[in-house]
Amino acid sequence: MKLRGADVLARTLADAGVRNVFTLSGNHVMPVFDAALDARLNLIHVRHEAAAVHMADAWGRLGGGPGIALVTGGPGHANALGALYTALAAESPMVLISGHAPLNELGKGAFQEMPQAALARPLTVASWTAKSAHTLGRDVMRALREARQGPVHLSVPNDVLDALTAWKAPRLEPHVANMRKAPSALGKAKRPLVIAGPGAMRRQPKTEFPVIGMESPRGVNDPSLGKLAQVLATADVVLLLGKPLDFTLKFGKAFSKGCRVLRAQDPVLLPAPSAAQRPWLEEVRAALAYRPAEWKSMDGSLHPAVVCREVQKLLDAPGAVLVADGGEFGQWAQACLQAPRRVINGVAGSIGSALPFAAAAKVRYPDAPVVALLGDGTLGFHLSEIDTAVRYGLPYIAVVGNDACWNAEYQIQLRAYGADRAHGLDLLPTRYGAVAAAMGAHGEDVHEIQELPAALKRAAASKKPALVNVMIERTAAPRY
Ligand SMILES: Cc1ncc(C[n+]2csc(CCOP(=O)(O)OP(=O)(O)O)c2C)c(N)n1
Ligand SMILES: [Mg+2]
Repeated sequence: MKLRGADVLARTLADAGVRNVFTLSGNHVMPVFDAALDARLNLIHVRHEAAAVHMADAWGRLGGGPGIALVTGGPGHANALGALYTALAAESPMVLISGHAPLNELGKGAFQEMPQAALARPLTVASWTAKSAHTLGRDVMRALREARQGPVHLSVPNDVLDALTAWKAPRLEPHVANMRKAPSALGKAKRPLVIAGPGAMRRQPKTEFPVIGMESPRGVNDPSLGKLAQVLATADVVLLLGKPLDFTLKFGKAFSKGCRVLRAQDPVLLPAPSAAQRPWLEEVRAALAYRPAEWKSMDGSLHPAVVCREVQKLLDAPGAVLVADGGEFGQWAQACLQAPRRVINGVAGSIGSALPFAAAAKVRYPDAPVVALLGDGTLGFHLSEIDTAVRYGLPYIAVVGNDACWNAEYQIQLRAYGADRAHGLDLLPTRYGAVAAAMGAHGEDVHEIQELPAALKRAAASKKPALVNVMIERTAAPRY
């Protein structure tokens, strides 16, 4: 049977179990839109290419197999690149497929010609351009395979998509994770700890031995890790699981001088903790759970901790997904809120991904509550994605902490240069709830804490994508 390259691409994805493709259309990828019909791929068409990458990233992190983003060549590809950085730092299993100028026009000034694979290379674990329709199925299989380690990019020239080729379904090789024993020093240590990178954290099976994930740009000082930094400084053996000794671990200074640092690729078989190790591991758990007592007693204000206490009620549901994004408000959300599943902007420290993340989480888990928390500055990056959520019926709840400010940077000015030199970081107290309502979502604008419980209830009952804009107090992120 002869098929177009585009059909080979779409069928190979479908045969590998892909159902959803997060995309933004363009001349170069219209053959794939056409092929998606016969391959029964569901296209979720977004409003900016970076949103498609963020959605594929969240899909991958939520364990649905590699997330797939499909964008057009040249400017579409360039728009997608920034979002790859977030996926790379999160070691997210995803593939960016970009249309590309035809091979037979390269070097002649083709429409939207760009060295796409080279541009994506530093932002991916592998990046290349397909050479023919005949080998395209193998390219797609390789991309899906390599995506286990992080984002992969494949550029597909337009003439490759249109060329006819004989097609044979490629064989799928099952992936078997190779579990080795953890280094024996871990079992013999007095105060051992295991620290994992974001990918290792997802792949490591849960056991009694606590595995601490580093997935924040604040590293060991991530407020969602409580007082970890203090106990970490007293550990005698630390196993780094798929995790470099980078800035998140202060390049090693997070540990004491005498601490032995071991490394392993994930996943590993961790020993059951010995009786002698148990009190120490309890100490670690208590440090991780530490939150200042006054957060519970604060009342009557729109302080982020008070807002989060109300939002927590939405997350106390089986399978609920917490999405937390940037700014000081995002740090509060990560410190205060617990949920069975969590997707955060991550080690990249890049803000803006919350609404695409929430939309993808809702595609992945249609029956679970999905709650995204983000600052008002952060909201602006992908505000138009509310439209995508409305069109595809993705009823997440976004809670915007609106302090009419790029507060994280304002706090830097206060600390580094003084209040009299703080400038340039104000935003407007915009009624984003009304904006969301005008876009067809459910919108709420909350000015008093007393209004918040009913506003959240109405948002959850609306069965629409909802945005609850809360005029919070401008507060620095938690530090302890
Ligand atoms: C892509 C990107 N651009 C800029 C920054 C720098 N940055 C980090 S937090 C922040 C302010 C965010 O403001 P907002 O979302 O309103 O949250 P707030 O700090 O006010 O709570 C900025 C500009 C970043 N981390 N990522
Ligand atoms: Mg703000």
